[in-house]
Amino acid sequence: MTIRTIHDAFCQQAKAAPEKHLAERPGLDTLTFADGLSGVGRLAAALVARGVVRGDRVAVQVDKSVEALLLGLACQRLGAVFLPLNTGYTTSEIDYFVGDAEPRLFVCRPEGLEKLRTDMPATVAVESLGARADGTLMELAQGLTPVTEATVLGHDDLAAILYTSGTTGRPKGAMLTHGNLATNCDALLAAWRFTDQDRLIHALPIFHTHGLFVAANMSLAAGATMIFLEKFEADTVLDHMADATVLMGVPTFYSRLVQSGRLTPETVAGMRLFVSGSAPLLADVHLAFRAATGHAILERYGMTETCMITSNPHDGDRRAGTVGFPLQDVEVRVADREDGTALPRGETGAIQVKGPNVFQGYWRMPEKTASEFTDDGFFITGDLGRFDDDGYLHIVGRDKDLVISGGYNVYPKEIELLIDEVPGVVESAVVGLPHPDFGEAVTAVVVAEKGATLDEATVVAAISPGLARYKQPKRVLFTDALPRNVMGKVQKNMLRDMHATLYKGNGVAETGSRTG
Ligand code: MCA
Ligand code: AMP
Repeated sequence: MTIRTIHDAFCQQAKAAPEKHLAERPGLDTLTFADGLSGVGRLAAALVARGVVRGDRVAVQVDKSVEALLLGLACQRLGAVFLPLNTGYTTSEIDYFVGDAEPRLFVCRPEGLEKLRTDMPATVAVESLGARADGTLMELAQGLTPVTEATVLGHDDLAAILYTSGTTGRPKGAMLTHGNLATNCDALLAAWRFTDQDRLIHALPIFHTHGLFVAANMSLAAGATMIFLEKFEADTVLDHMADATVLMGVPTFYSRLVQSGRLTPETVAGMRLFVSGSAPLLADVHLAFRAATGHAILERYGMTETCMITSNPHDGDRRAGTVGFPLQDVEVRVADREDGTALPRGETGAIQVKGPNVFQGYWRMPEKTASEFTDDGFFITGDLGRFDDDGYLHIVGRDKDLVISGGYNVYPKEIELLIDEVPGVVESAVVGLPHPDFGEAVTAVVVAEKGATLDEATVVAAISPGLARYKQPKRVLFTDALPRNVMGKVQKNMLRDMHATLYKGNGVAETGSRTG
């Protein structure tokens, strides 16, 4: 199949099999592809009514719902740009995104509507969408004549903007085209043999690449059925496995499933494929899962800026601790970090990527965009890796200062800037420490001013109001001085080593309050 846009592929599926289940919401209702198709038409009409035209950004911060996915398709119908936002973002984080992206419309949760209508700039219309197909946007859509004609779009047209934080602490909007989404979806459908016969357990959030452009797009484009869960809960997911074929998740899903003690070949009897990504899957979890179920989890590697890059094979050896081979049409090389020359197999260097999956650049940041590409057009991922003798890619570390907690990215700089503003703080360093559930846990190490009385709770309380919950440090440690190298650079590796066991219950880290 060659997909032109996800919207087009979805419409074709809906026309071919209108009664097919698009989404089953356990305990709630079932939506067919025909329901989805008419929903897209009505939501597109609501967007038009709010003044949205081709190229406009539609920012969306809502709880997970199928309607939110239909809203994304409605944007595609009009050639508008979908801008999903993590529901954990706070008002100050949202203010930044709105100022930067200048959306025509902001769709929020019903409970936030009144305040946002008052607070938003006059140029931004505000409507609401609830998890139960409620809210003002749906009300508006009900009374309108559906937009059935789709704007003709090419692969270079902008489909979405996804914000990712950066090493400077300032989030950047990654611009993804219809070509990025369509070609990557094509590659994944082929690589994972995903078809209309599949029943996907969808338990990921739908505001990031994994839940949106991998899981949901593949189902919508293939005409598959989603068992659409509000969020990940191990027991609920296990309860649905008999009736499903595929699960896509972050490593925390799999470690929690292993810990549930409920995994047996019988509980997973209906399942044909388990996919993991967004963060490293521990080899122990891979092996324990295999021992309990007989299934080798298929690990793949991706990034917001590049969609999916590599995947372990569907029909070959899925190797623990590796992310497999480049996807169809995607070029991956490992380059010397100093001079940029491509390195042979076996050597470790910077992972660089080129292909139709690679984004168009950062929204209104041409210089930042240019600095992240090599002269010959490869995107510099910031990950470090090596290819082994059999061509499997191993990710061995990161060149970028990034923590991945439960699959969510947290850039230390953003947290450090906030901590350094707290009265009594001299400086801080934020690192990711090994955590049994989240993989890495955001942890702050703080130097307090002499005489200042500071404790963990004070620091957390001071920075929390402006910061999404998952970005907030799980622990704040105090120290007299941060370790530095001769150049004066903070040595985060030393901090990670010193406190490596903090979350394992046998740590020796300095913790608690500090009177300097
Ligand atoms: C929740 N909390 C977290 C996280 N999630 N803290 C740190 N990291 C997290 N990821 C907080 C909660 O607010 C709560 O705090 C406490 O931790 C425990 O919450 P819990 O109920 O255990 O969490 P949960 O609701 O079960 O969520 C854990 C989760 C979730 C299921 C792992 O974080 C999740 O769905 N993550 C998936 C993220 C994702 O989609 N990433 C893909 C990005 P308190 O109780 O104190 O309030 S796309 C990407 O990375 C690329 C492109 C790729 O390759 O895919
Ligand atoms: P994001 O930009 O939020 O989409 O996160 C992308 C980053 O997640 C990548 O640059 C990697 O560091 C990391 N990542 C994604 N998949 C994997 C994986 N399978 N193993 C290790 N790291 C991964």
